[in-house]
Formats: sequence, structure tokens, C-alpha cells
Amino acid sequence: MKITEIRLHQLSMKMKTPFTTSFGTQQDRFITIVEAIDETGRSGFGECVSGEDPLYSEEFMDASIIAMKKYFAPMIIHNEIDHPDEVWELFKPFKKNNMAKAAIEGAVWDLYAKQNDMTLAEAIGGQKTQVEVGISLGLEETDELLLEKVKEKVDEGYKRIKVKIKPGRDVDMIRRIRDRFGDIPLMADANSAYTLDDIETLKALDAFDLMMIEQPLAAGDLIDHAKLQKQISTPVCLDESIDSYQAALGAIELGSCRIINVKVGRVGGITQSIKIHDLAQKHDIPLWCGGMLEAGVGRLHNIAITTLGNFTLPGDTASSSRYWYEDIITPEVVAKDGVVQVSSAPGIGAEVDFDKMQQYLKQTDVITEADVPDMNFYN
Ligand code: OSB
Ligand code: MG
Repeated sequence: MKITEIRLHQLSMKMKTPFTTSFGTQQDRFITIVEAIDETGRSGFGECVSGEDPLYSEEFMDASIIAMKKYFAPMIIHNEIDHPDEVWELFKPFKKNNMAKAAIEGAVWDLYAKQNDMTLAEAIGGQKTQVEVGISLGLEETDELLLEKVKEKVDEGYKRIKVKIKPGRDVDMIRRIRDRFGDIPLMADANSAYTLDDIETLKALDAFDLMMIEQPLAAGDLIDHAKLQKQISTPVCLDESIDSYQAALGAIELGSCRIINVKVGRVGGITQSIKIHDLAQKHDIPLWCGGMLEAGVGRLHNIAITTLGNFTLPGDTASSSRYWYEDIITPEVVAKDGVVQVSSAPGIGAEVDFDKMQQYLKQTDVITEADVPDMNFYN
């Protein structure tokens, strides 16, 4: 396939409500939609999930945009490829910047699927026609406010409830949720807020039969997570730590977790996600698909990856309306009783709606062959 032009549509989308984690509060989401166009004028779409600031991981949107403009978009335009699996290899000279790589690769995957009249799920090798989803709830000012949100989402039928925790907002808060809602499928996400010095708190959470505790310790701490997992009965799920196939291999070999949250952007794209999927399956490590406050394009990519067989736990891909007054795709993603139907339309399965996108659009950068720098690593 020959990609002649890549457009980076940079959006600012106001979320319905602020989203608070142990690392900060977010109200406006800066999103870059990547559009890869082939010589027939057909477009494929990807979404860059980098945060505005490097708080979740080292990546941040301004840097990702530069990386896409300067390295990844020119690399794709300058080289012809037969299959999207080749994109990761093409990008190999450039270290990390996984979310920027994944955004471009995602657009190539969508385009490839459309060129071959397949759904993205089929192109990936996914089998499911529907996927189960849960919801991720941010920290609230008070436990009472959080309990109201939990009630609303349980009533909407989400298949599991994830709540954010941090030191001081953990054991008592989880106890109150259990007391009020009984044995709902419940899990907690710490976004790296603890260390092994907090072992007593983390052990205390064992009393609540959580499905898992997500990323209790720092991203680099595979060894500490392994020590922790030996001392608690709650399964540890890693999110931030799993930033590559190698990290997944290390975590599995060390026993740092029993569950993995796959985020396509964090691991560098769909090809790497499939590799991690196959590895985890071999080792009986169940997966689920995490979220990064995506607009519709990213949401549809998440649904596609979740159709792979070892994504056995509900993911964070809730309805478009979870965060957005109006999403940028038609039709929007809708979870009904915690289930999302996989579209049978080609590629990501919905149209990117440029009329809707217009209200959020700040800037579009266009990269063509004329923008490919004269540097030897492009050949
Ligand atoms: O840790 O899973 C996380 C959002 C932004 C950054 C990190 C995380 C999250 C979420 C929300 O938990 C997931 C979503 O609803 O998109
Ligand atoms: Mg997480």
C-alpha cells in the first residue's frame, strides 16, 4: 500500500465532568486524530492517546505531534508497505514514543482493513461480535459523591466498576462501596500511587475481594510488584508498567502480575498488542483493554483489539457519552447493559464525522512526500 498524505487533526474536547486520578485532574482532552490517505483518496484513521502533560507516562501530546510530523508520518509516506505489521519494523530506529507510533500505525491498520473490505477486528484476527465493557470512575471530592456515580453505572449495566484510589482514599472508600453494593465486580486503580512501604494498606484491601488492583506501584517496579503479589491475595494488574512486549515478558516471568491491561498506544500499536496477547494467552494471563479518555476513533480501535480471544475481562471502553456531549464518529459507541456490538462496516466500523469534529478542531497539519527530510534513516 502507498500512503501519499498524512493529516494530523488536533482537537480540544471538553469532557462532561472532570476526571481525577492519583496523578491529577483533567477537564479538557487534547486529542490528535491521524488520517492516512492512499493514492485512491481513501482514508484510514488512528488516534493519539498521549496526555497533555507527562503525568501518566513520559509521553505528552506536544512531543507526540512533533514525533509524528518529523519521524513517523514521513517514514510511512516514504516507504511502501504490504502489511501493517511492517510499520513497527519501519519505526524501529526510533526509540519509544509508543503513543505517537501507535497513532500512525492505527491509521495504517484501518486503511488496510478498508482496502481489503474487512473490519478492523477481522484484519487483526479477532472473533467476537460483541465485547463486554466496564467503566472507570475518577476520584470524587467525597465518598458520597463517588457512591452516587457507582450507583448510576451499576444501574446502566456496566460489567465491572473500576474506581481510582490513592493513599488516604482507599480502604475506607472501598469498604463503603462493598457495604452499599454487595458483591458487584469491583476493582481499584492506583496509577502508581503506592510503594512497598504501604504494604499494610495494600494487604488490608484483600478483605474486599477485588477483581484486581491495577498498577499499585511505580511503572519501573516489576521486582517490587512481584514482591507485592507474593504478599497479597488480590490479583495485581499492570497498566503503566507494560510499555512493551519485553515488559510483558518480564512481568510474567517475574510474577509481577496475574492480569494485564493492554493499551494499544502504550505498547506501540496493534501489532505489539497482538504479540502481547499471544504471549499472555500462552501463560494463562487474562487481558482487558484499558482506556485513555479516547474520542470515537480510539474507542473503535479498542473494541477491535478486544475481539481477540484472551481479552476475557471487561475493558474500559464505555459509551462515547461517558465523556463526550458529542463524539466525532457516526454512529457513536454505545454500551447497552455493558455490551458493545462490534460493527460489521469495514475498518474501524464507523465514519469519522468531519462536521462534528469541526467544533473541536484547533489545527490540521498535512504531511506529504515534500515534507520527507533528506536524512538517511528514511531509506
Ligand atoms: O490508568 O487506566 C488508567 C485515563 C487516563 C489515563 C490513565 C487511565 C485512565 C482511566 C480511564 O482509567 C479510562 C477511560 O475511561 O478511558
Ligand atoms: Mg490504569
